[in-house]
Amino acid sequence: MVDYKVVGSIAFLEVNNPPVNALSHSVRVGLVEGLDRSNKEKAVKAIVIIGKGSTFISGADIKEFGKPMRGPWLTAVGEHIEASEKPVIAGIHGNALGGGLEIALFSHYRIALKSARVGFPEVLIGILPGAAGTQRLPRVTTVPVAMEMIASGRHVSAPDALKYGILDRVVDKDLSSECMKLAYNIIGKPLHDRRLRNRPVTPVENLNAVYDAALAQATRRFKGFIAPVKCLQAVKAAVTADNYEAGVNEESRLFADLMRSGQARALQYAFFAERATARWQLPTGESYRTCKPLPIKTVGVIGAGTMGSGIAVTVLRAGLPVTLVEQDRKFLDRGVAMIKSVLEGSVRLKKLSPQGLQKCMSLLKATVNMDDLRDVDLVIEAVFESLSLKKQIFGRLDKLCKAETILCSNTSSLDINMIASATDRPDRVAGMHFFVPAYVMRLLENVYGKATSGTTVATIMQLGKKLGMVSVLVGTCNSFVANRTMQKYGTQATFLVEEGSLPQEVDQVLTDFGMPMGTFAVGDLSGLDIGWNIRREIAQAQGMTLTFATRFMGGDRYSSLSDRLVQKGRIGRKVGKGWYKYEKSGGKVATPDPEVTQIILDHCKELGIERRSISPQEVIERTFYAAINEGFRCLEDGVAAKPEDIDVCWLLGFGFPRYQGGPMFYASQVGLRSVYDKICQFHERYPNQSIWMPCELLRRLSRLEVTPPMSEWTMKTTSKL
Ligand code: 3H9
Repeated sequence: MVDYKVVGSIAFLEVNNPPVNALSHSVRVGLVEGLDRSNKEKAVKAIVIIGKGSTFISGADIKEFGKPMRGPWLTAVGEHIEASEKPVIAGIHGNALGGGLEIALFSHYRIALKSARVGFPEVLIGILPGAAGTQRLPRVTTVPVAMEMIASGRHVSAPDALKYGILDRVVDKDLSSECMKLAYNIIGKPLHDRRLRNRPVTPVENLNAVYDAALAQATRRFKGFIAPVKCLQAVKAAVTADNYEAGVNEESRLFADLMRSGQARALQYAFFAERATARWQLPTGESYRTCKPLPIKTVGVIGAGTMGSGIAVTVLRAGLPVTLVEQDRKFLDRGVAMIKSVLEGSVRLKKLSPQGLQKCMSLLKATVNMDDLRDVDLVIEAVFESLSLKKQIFGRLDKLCKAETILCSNTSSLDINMIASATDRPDRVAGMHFFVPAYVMRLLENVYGKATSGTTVATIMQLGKKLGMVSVLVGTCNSFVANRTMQKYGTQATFLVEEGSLPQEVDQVLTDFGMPMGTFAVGDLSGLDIGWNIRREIAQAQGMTLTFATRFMGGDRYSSLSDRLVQKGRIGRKVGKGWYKYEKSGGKVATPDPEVTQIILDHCKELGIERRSISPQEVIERTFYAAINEGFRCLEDGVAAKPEDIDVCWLLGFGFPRYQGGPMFYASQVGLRSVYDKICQFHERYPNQSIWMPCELLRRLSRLEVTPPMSEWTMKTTSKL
């Protein structure tokens, strides 16, 4: 995995481990062998370490973590490089990340293409740069820069890295020949000062203040994560330790602590889970391996409300022309104004250039004429949730659009098969469920119906990637996978309030667990009237009228607490009151409201519910285990293909704490047997709640003799399907 060649007097060690040149065992061995060989060969006067393909080295091989480590250890490889008698140059293109940057910092010189990026992203997978990176970076750049880079995981452009002192030279092109030029310049020069272990750490004034500022920034950004704190402690040790070796020892101790932590396991799982979503398969057997996407050059969006305009922004930012259709000119103008304002915001945040804004706006065609969609390659319908309206629109699109056009609905709950039945091209109909706001949220839930073809799926999965989103493929069912599992969690939270908790107490437990907001605060933000309207429709469909005494719907327990709030005009943040009141800071701060407490107490009294004290543990189990049981049902039904897909929905759709991996991963860590047993207990206690009917797949998995680690468990789960 390391190719060796000599050009003139220069030996090139070319790392060849596609796709990202991770530092797998064979690469580490290959680097040591290459160094030994070039140091032995008399004709060789200098050595260049370079990457084959699109990149230098993207870090340690994360797949090796948690398995027995085979030497040489990365630090030993680095020390071998540094000790080389002949000068070693790291020639960087693409990325030098994590262990890749550490290899560069062990080399005596660093040269990079202008387009390259360097960084220490270890913090994002729950660890720290563990091959002396925390000790070497502050020897080439300042301590505040080292702290910020290592605790944020930020990738730094080559010109910035040159400014910081991390690189010695940045070139526009011809990396190999530039490395040769540099090599011939440095042959014979003393190496003592180029060995970073011999260099002092860049002096820093008031280390404690620098550390405190970095810590405050890191904990704000990564609430609940332990790795950023240890990253900062390791960099601080570079200054406070007696010498380089002592600093490295402290780094190793902190690294080992993190490696053993549950957070590192969860974050590394999340890293691979996001990528695993790309490996989809349909019940027909068609898959990402067998199906080719169609080219999408133009997109139509129907509906210029919050959702449609948000989707248009996402598509425009990806450089695709959008035809935005709205019935009413006034709504259309409002949608266009919103698109412009969001893009202007991106310019202010320096995420888009002023020219980029102009280009996006020039790609937008706004129209009240649906016939303008005649030639687009793909349409995303984003009108409000009415099956009859959607069917009408799809029927019209089917007649109007060219035969190849793919028709997608942004529905968050309706049956894709029903929508497709309005067309003569059900194979080209699918769901593309964006989350609000579509231009911020990275999750895209792509939904297939029974007739959706593999080509259509391949196309929308590819489009999601082009839009910079993570696409999860699910089968059609009521509310799909993300909202279907989330609803169970939310419903249990309301039952807990009915049984004895207060909304703020439940929310506190959920945010302590790591959720960005409690479920009641989220409800207030989205508007309680939305759920109320949906519940009324469901009740009507069952021939019922909802009253405050309604305890059951469709045979299942029902809580009318939220309905009471809506009836009192408490429909959420938009009116300043819902589960909380919003008076402070322009109506943005949720404050518990005694009036809500009274409504809850009156509700319970009226219905004869005896309130009891509820522990934080019960809040966690009732809410998350309900979602987990439903997640297993999604796997059992086949609408979700693997636990990773469900976890990614929660990580990217609902802000589930990444350091807990996702609800399905969390269940694997608690132990499936214990989760299953608890669900059975809840089933006994609440026989009238269908959610606690234990899922058979979960039962079977929980009875496996050993609860295996997630990867095996995942394989076992999916192989059962
Ligand atoms: C480290 O270095 C620790 C040291 O300090 C100390 C050790 C002692 N390992 O993301 P992509 C796979 S920790 C194994 O789709 P992109 C990835 O799963 C490491 N596999 O490509 C995917 O596989 P598949 C510090 C890896 O172009 C394929 O490569 N470094 C690794 O969008 C393509 O990946 C990091 O944390 C890896 N390190 O983005 C960098 N990296 O096709 C992590 C990728 O089977 N990597 N794969 O699904 C990244 O951030 C991005 O992959 C990168 C490329 C920016 C490099």
